[in-house]
Amino acid sequence: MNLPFNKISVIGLGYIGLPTAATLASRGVEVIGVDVSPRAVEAISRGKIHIVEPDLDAVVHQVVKDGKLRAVSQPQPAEVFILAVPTPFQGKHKPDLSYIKAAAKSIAPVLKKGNLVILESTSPVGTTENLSKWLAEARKDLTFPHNKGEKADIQLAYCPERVLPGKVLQELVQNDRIIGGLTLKATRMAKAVYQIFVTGQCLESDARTAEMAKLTENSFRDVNIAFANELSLICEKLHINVWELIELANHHPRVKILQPGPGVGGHCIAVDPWFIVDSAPKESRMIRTAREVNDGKPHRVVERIRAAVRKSKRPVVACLGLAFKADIDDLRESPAVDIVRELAKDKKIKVLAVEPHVENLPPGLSGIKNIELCEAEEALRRSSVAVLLVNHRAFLNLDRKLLKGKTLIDTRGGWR
Ligand code: SAJ
Repeated sequence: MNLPFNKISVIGLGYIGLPTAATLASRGVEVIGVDVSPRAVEAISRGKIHIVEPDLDAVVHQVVKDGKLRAVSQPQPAEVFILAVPTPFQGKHKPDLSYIKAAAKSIAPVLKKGNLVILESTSPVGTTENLSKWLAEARKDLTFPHNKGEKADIQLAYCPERVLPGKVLQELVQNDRIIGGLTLKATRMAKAVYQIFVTGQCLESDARTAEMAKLTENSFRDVNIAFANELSLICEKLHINVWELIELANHHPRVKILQPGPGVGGHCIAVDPWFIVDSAPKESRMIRTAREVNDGKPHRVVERIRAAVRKSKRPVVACLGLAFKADIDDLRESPAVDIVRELAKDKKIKVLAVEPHVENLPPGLSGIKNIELCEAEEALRRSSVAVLLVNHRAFLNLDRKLLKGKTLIDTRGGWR
């Protein structure tokens, strides 16, 4: 394959940056991966990975062995820089752009005329233009698109990632990509980068639309999950089985309701809608309400469990699942973890947490005396109330005899 660029640098080697770097390297590009974490740099340099994602270890091992991917802690010159750093909250639901600013500061000294900078981090609308200004402040000798347009020395584009954790390597290649340059030239250059490994379509747009598209996709999902979660609360009050209701309603050819759950976890869907609310607070009424409905769900589940415990013989609760969704081992930003922690604040309750994908309780739960991590069968034997928090395959296939005689709280519809 004739490569349009031979040396690409990826800044931030996390859940998005590392798979992107490894995939580019596997197509023959020389990739310089940069990360501020010495642990990440050291692991990748040995051909190992510091995150969990199916099949990623084999790809990283191969490209490091072939000398196509190098991990370093300081940026070095390259033709293209892809920024894949986190954008968490700061304070109350405001985007924290300090990682992007730090990444800009770190690459500025090595930028050269003709370079392309691509931002992949989920960002509020206008961030790519701000990135152009931050880089310009650091490099007065170079011109940038916010004031020199197509003629600028450095070009910039926004290209959001949209891969699903657990399926990153497939989706990175197969999903369509939105490519939004600050100029048409930047869009075309960035498209050539993604066409090195993407088999889906590379859709041309501008930076602001591309930034908003990423936020829109996750807000769409959040609003739809909120609808399902709100239905679950209404159904509880009206004594209707919400799972049966949704299944029946979904037989309508134009209805496709998502599934209620104990709340929305993960690092994206519960965060990104707030970036829209922050930019247009008066206009984003539904998006804000959806966030509030979903954020309120873990508390409602705890209330239900407490009510069940009050009526039971023994205050022992089996909580099945701690991950943020089914069949993954990621426990960060998980509503199940929040529920277990909140429940254990009542010291009269013994919480038996079950999570087949981990060997120890996560930091937020370890050291709390009335929480114990145990096997599903043991937890069910000892408890009087059993709560399904994550529909891991292992829990759906449990011998139903083990559930007999217990009060069951099924937040995922897996036991119905
Ligand atoms: N959930 C429900 N009910 C559902 C579907 C999901 O309660 O019907 C819950 C899950 O249990 C989980 C949360 O929502 O707690 C989020 O899970 P998810 O599978 O919907 O999404 P993520 O966070 O793993 O990945 C999302 C994806 N976005 C969309 O599907 C629009 C992914 O494509 C994005 O790349 C990713 O966010 C991201 O990085 O932004």
